[in-house]
Amino acid sequence: RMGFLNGKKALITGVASDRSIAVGIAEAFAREGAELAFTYQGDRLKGRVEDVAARCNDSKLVLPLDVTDDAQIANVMQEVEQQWGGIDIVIHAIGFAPREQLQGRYLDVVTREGFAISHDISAYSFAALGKAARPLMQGRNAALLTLTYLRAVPMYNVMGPAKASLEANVRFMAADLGSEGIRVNGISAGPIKTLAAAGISGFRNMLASAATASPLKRNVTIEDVGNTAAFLCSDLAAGITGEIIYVDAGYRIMGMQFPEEG
Ligand code: NAD
Ligand code: 0WE
Repeated sequence: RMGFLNGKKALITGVASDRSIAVGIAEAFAREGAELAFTYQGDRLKGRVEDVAARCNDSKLVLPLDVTDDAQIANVMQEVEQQWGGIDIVIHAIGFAPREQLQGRYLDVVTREGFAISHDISAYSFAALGKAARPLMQGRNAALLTLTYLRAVPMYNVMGPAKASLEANVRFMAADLGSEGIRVNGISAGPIKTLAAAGISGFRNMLASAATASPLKRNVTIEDVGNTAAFLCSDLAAGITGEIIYVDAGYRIMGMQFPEEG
């Protein structure tokens, strides 16, 4: 089978359920011929990630990774080096803020600790993965990709500044790694009902209003994001780095609602 990711070895973080954006990415990568390794955050998620891995080219490399632990980051890279000898693609699909940060008004709920945790897990971890993967990515047109969401949306709160930091990280890492032939990009996805969205009060309404206000009149899927990720991490996107690509059904281009047609 020929695919545009044939022969590429990709490390995929951020699988927590069948609905995870990382699963849409893994499925598109598998379809295009990539070899996959997965990470899971804590033993609770191990079985679920193993199931996803089995469905995606029968991947056998499934490793624990909590990005707050430098030793686990080092261990993942060591295992990957042992199994593969190098790595072509790293997918960072990780974001977290303490639950109480995601309700109410930003300045009412933000704390020094909530800010620090959100930035550590959602933004610093991308640099940490880049730093650790860098030696394994030499001489192979490698690519790093992260997932962002940068809008002033009620209750997104400290995740907004954390994603701003993540996007600046994309540019800084791209500038730093470009001379080694390593590309770094981000996908800014429209809202999708994943675990990270479950329990956010009013998320259903956010989905509906994003669809209504978008040119395509729909929400995006993990398949939409997966296909764009596959392109961005492939040699088809060899000229793109430091960029944030919006996979949002066009939502962000709109300035005002148009009169209904028909
Ligand atoms: P998800 O809940 O399926 O995935 C979030 C992942 O983050 C989980 O797999 C979780 O295990 C992982 N994670 C959290 N803390 C971690 C830690 N300390 N170490 C390792 N992993 C950790 O939700 P998702 O929507 O697929 O989220 C993936 C990415 O997409 C996130 O960065 C999120 O901000 C971003 N995003 C989501 C949406 C959306 O509407 N769902 C929109 C745009 C961007
Ligand atoms: O990036 C996200 C979600 C990020 C997220 C979700 C959670 C829920 C569970 C970060 N941390 C946590 N912490 C938890 O304890 N999205 C883009 C989806 C999302 O989340 C929102 C949104 C949207 C959109 C939260 C409030 C408002 C809108």
